Amino acid sequence: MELKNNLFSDTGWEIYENTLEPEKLINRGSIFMVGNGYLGYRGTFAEADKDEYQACIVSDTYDKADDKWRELCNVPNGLQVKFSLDNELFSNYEAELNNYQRKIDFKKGIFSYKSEANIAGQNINLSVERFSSYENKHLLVQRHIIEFTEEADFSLELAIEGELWSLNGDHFKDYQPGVMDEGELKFSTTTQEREIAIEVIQDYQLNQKPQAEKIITKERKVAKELTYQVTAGDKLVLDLFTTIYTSNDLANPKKAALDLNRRAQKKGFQTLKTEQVKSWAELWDKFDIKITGDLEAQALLRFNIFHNIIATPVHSERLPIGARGLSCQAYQGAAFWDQEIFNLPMFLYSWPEVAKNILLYRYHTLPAAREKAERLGFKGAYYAWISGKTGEELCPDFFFEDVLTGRKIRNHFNDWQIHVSPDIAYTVWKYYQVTGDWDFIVDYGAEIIFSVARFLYSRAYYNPGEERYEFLKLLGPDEYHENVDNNYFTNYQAKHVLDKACKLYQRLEEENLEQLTELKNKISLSSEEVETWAEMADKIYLFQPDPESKLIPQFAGYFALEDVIPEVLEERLQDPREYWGWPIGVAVHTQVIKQADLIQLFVLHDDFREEVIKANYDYYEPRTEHGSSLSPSAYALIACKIGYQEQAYKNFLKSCSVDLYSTNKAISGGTFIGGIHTAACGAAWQMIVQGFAGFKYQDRQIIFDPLLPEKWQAVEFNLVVKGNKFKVKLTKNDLNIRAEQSNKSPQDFAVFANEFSLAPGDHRRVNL
Ligand code: IFM
Repeated sequence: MELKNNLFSDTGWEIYENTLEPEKLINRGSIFMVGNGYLGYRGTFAEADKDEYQACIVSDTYDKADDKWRELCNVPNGLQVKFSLDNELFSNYEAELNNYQRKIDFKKGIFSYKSEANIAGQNINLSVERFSSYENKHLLVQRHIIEFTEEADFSLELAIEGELWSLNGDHFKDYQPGVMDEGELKFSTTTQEREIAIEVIQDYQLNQKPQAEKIITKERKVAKELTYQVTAGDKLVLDLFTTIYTSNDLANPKKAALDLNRRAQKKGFQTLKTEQVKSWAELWDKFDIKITGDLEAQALLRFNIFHNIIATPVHSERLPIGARGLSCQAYQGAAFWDQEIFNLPMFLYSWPEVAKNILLYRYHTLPAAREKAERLGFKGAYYAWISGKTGEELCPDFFFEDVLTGRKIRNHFNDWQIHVSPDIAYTVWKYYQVTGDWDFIVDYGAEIIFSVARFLYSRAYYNPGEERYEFLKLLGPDEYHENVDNNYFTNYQAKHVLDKACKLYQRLEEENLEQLTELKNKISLSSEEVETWAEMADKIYLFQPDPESKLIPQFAGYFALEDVIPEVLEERLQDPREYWGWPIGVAVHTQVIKQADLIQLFVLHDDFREEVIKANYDYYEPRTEHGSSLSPSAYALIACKIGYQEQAYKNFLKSCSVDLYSTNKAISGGTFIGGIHTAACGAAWQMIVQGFAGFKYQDRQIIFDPLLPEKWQAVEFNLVVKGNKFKVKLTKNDLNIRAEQSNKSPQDFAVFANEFSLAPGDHRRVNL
């Protein structure tokens, strides 16, 4: 929590640190990063090397090296700047710094740091600004301003550095550092496994011509050394332009990188910065949520929204959102269920075209999901637990290791955690409900939903004695309990999808027979098969809430496990780094769960009675370790629903501050899982709009059921539903809704007992 008092500017648009803490290298590099969904550049200093966890992670560079895990590559660093004064090399970590500040400005998407640094006996003023252009996603721009107070020999080294931090192996071969015909530095390399060509080009502009310029080329580095004789009062302005393309982007990445670099230089730093500010203003027009009365919540929220934006490859319909975004290589740059359930809703209600892209990625990865189902002996589409570019399963069989013995642990994330498939199908249908985009369903969504329904049917076990369908050997959202039967979350999601699949089939028969026939031929679907889904939906085993306690077991036999709380388990650990889950972790034979499971289901469905929700919240909350960053948001959302205002706020802060206050483990069971927790970032938006404002879209009505935290005076945000846009402002006393003039149709609303409709341009104030 140490950043708290030293952290937020009073606009809530910036976070900063005023003290350097070398032991927090990993966390600080992540929280100060810039990015644009194509690449992520960590918030390290310009001189940083691999030991300081410098990284520029580029999407669509999945590669496997040294027989380790396939992951995104950290590409050669084209923004490295080192300098020395009278032969003394400057490092932020070693120099004496006064008035130091490192900052990220979300409003503009710009990172910066500055200080008065003492080096070689003189004070210099140093300031650096950096951004990854949102307008042109292959471009990084960095400006250094250095002011001198005394005479000295000054030397600058501008480099593309190829010695890189990598989690799983060295990804490159054929290093070709060099110089282009007009003097730009270039670094060409190729990835080990998939031979993806990576091209990085760097060039600079300086306000003062150097006295000498020298090229230095090493096996994995190319640099320009510029030397000066500086005098007191000199001010050097250095602008660096770095462009990155890969052969997965286009056929001639070197030419593209060079052309863009030259175009960028023609525009110059100021114009590019103006473009960047404009792009981010447009983004914030869509996504910003303004909170009045709580600066901490405001800044945390913007931090999270910013990271949900920069993790998302809006430029492509063929790339996943990584569980750690592009902040590092952890979790292999790949998608989990996080993508649909946590990251996507913010886009669905703010920029639905991007939500569509995200789901198209799942459409394009259907072949891999089918392959996985077949490999494991099932039919239909079984989506990967960790899904890379093609949707191939990236989750290794052995994920964690026993920290006491060093032995690998076989986790069944990749073969028992089946809920990812119905979660995707659930979201496809949700997308349709919110956007009304029936064409998407006809062209893509139906195939996803039918393929998932087919998988679920093939994966289920029919228990003839009980005349019901069951799922055996599961791993639900709570990852500490593997090999469980009838995980309620999974069974419920499956029933929902099977129901939707049957209804969808019927509607397609009525309205889109030609396309349905085509699809039936494509995936060999018959009406008899659909009948089996209907039967399964009807007979799938779902526990009923206990008539007295109203409790629902998370899975069969859950209540028979030892009833303890996480604090007790902590005392049983022999090593703090131990993994708590399957097969021998301290939680396995107890009721302690890693993360929201049943409670997460209540977030997705509105069909549960309040007394059932309340009873289960009260029961599961104290037994939840929140060992996953996905967990607190579900408790916050449900606490809002049942009127637990304080708990909602507590869990909201917990969820939003995972990265900023660095509260989650960076290493678990020996595996590096640091970096930005993008699911929690996406959930931040949900907690405000769907939690505190109580927004939902149901039966064509927009409903608000607000419960603002005590100290909040107002919350303002925008919404897009069925292509219509609305501005919402909520205070303790009233709710103001404005329908944009450009809306195409009226929209129905319900706020407590008030039901009304807003035509385009209309405004309504509802007294609360
Ligand atoms: O998908 C999650 C999972 O629910 C908990 N472990 C981490 C994964 C990636 O965020």
